[in-house]
Amino acid sequence: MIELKYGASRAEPRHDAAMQRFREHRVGQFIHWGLYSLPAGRWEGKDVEFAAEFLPRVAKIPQQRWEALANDFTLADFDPQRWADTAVALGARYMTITTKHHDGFCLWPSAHTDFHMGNTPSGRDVLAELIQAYEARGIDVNFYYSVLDWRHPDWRFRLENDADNLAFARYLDFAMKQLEELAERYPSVKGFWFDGTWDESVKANGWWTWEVERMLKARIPGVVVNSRLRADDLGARHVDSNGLLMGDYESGYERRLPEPWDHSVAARDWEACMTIPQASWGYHQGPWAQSTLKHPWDVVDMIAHCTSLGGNFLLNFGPRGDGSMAPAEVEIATRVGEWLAVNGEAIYGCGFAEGWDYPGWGYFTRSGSGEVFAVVTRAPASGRIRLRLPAGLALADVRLLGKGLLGSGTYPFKRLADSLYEVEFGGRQIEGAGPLVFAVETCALAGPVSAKEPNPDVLD
Ligand code: FHN
Repeated sequence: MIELKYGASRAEPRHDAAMQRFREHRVGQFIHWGLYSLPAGRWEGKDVEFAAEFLPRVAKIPQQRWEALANDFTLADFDPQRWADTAVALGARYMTITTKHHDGFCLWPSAHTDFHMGNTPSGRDVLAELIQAYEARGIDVNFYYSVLDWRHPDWRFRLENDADNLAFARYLDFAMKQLEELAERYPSVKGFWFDGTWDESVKANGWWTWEVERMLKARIPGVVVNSRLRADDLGARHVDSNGLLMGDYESGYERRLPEPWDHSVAARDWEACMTIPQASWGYHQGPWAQSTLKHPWDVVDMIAHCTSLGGNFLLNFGPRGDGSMAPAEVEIATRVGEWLAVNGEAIYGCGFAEGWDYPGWGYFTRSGSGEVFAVVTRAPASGRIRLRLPAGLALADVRLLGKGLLGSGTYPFKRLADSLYEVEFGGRQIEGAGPLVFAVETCALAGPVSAKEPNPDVLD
């Protein structure tokens, strides 16, 4: 073991009530909203085919012109209740919002900069309004904070000399003060989600990331912090130089998920975040983004995929510059939420089903009370799936959640070999209902299948 001052604070996952609550949420709503939502990927009449929040860098927009966008941030159509409605429609149990993204613009009236929402025409405290609207619906609010700051004069990507060291020390002090301010102004926030921590300058200051985690935890009991904040004494990120996770959950899965058969992932808490278009977090109005929106059943597949490995799924929304939600995103949220309203038993509070191998046609999940679910996201055209149970178990019952072509309730199945069963679900599912979910009940295996019965694995 390497002696570390700023490495992981524990070797095992957290099991307190706040962490358990975060873990059981499974579905969250990510929100990227800022000045970049106004041009929405288009500058001087041209679509810039890159993530909308990177527009000032990619289109090389002069700083003054970028900052002038604050005058147009009038929030003409911003209603926090409608945002919260979208989260409810999605079935999200928590929401994570960009308080400050890489361009440095703050959604709260920070005392440490003048580049903030308080200095826009409405002057509204949108974070306070959103917290109120979401919490009234029982949805937790978390804050995203970008440590990387393209605007701040003391930000440095690298530390090459004493002047850089001094400037960056001032920057870290500024960021710490902003984080203290957020914790003080909005004490009911449940978690902090850090980003923009990959540069050499941050990696050389692992102590600061450790201090931030400590400060937030001292001020907000139970607060949950992502691993992306952290670097250790030697600059290792997420996981310290001894292989232990820093922060409370692994947050490196961005626009990608772990391999569904990689059960080692389930040993830690983790969260994956995902865009609705292929590659933009902020709202991008061009066809480059709008023609790549995910299908609701792709989203359901990803939610089940994450749950099956004990992870949360954070689906990103990019509200528009006027404060309205993009209708196509609301539509997707609604379809996913309708599916969760029927099948959420297999998702919320569920996790890795030890002993159940990745089946190919979807995922197995297991509830806290031990019930196993088969989420069939890639239904075979045959209308049959094979269930391979952990050794020593027999199938007692297969119950469909919601409605399928054969109706709801118990479904027919037959035993093909020891612990291998086939379930008939009737071919194509009901139009619009999305992936089928079966609750799978097992009992101890009584005896081997007769030697005369064919083994379909061999016949295939
Ligand atoms: O550059 C950002 C990006 O804009 C977005 O905020 C995502 C969300 O995970 N994080 C960064 C890239 O890692």
